[in-house]
Amino acid sequence: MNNQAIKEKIDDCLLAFYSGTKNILTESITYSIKSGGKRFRPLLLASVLAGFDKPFTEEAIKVAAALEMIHTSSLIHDDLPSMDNDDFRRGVLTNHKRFGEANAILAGDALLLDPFNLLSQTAFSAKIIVRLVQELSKASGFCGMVGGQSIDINSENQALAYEALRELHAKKTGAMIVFPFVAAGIIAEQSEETINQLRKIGENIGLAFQIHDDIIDVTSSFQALGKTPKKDLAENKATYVTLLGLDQAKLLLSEEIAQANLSINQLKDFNHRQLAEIIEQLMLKE
Ligand code: GRG
Repeated sequence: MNNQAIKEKIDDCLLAFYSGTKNILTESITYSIKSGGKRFRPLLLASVLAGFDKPFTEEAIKVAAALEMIHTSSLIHDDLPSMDNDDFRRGVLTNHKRFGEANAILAGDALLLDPFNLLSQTAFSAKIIVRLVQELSKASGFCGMVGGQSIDINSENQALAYEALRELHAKKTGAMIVFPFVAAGIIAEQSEETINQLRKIGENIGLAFQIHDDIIDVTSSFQALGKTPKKDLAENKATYVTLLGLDQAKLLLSEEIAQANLSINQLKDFNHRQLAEIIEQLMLKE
């Protein structure tokens, strides 16, 4: 299945989940779903499965869609006035600008909780479902994304040391990127040793993703980003670029990608072609 087909499958699954009812809640949820996004995390899950020669079945699609629901929820909440206070996301008005703050909070709440309903509907064994639920909850809750966001908002105007910045981003952004690697390993019924290797690769890619995001935030336009550029700089937030400078940040990005590729090549019976293609999206075009 090519990347466009994978994205369409994810969109279909997400929209089907919310198709039964038409009201302000489903309108605001589907507004954010339809506003696009790269679907980077589902593409990672599909490409790791492909590496193990496993198809992106309807069941695997539900797992990837559940992940994308939580990701979308986090973007809606991240844009709220009490968080990043953004007017634009993915080139269109943010959810709260379009539907009001209360509706946006509820859309984010639903997109955070519905994934566990979707996961429970998959035809995987109970053992696999429980593991997926545990990993997704850990990646998104206080051990992961929410925990990272809390460190982030409480450390504005503070000079974070490199290790502290790394921990912040491993939680806030990294954990949700580790999940598709681990989930694919679980679905493909790989050994614990292989799942641990996948987790480490996910950690490198998660970090690379954040460094890439910090770099393009200062080097790209509103049109390219779909949101206001240089906002972290204006708000005096610690980023890889503010901490290390642009050149060192670029170097660190290429090191993280190289480390991930090295580890991918060490995976047994794994065809890396499709995954390498997704990872390539993080390389800077210059
Ligand atoms: C309610 C689940 C929930 C979370 C609340 C607001 C918050 C806690 C966490 C914020 C997490 C966050 C927004 C991290 C930034 C991650 C990041 C760089 C997102 C951009 O991801 P892309 O580039 O976006 O994949 P697209 O638009 O392509 O989907």
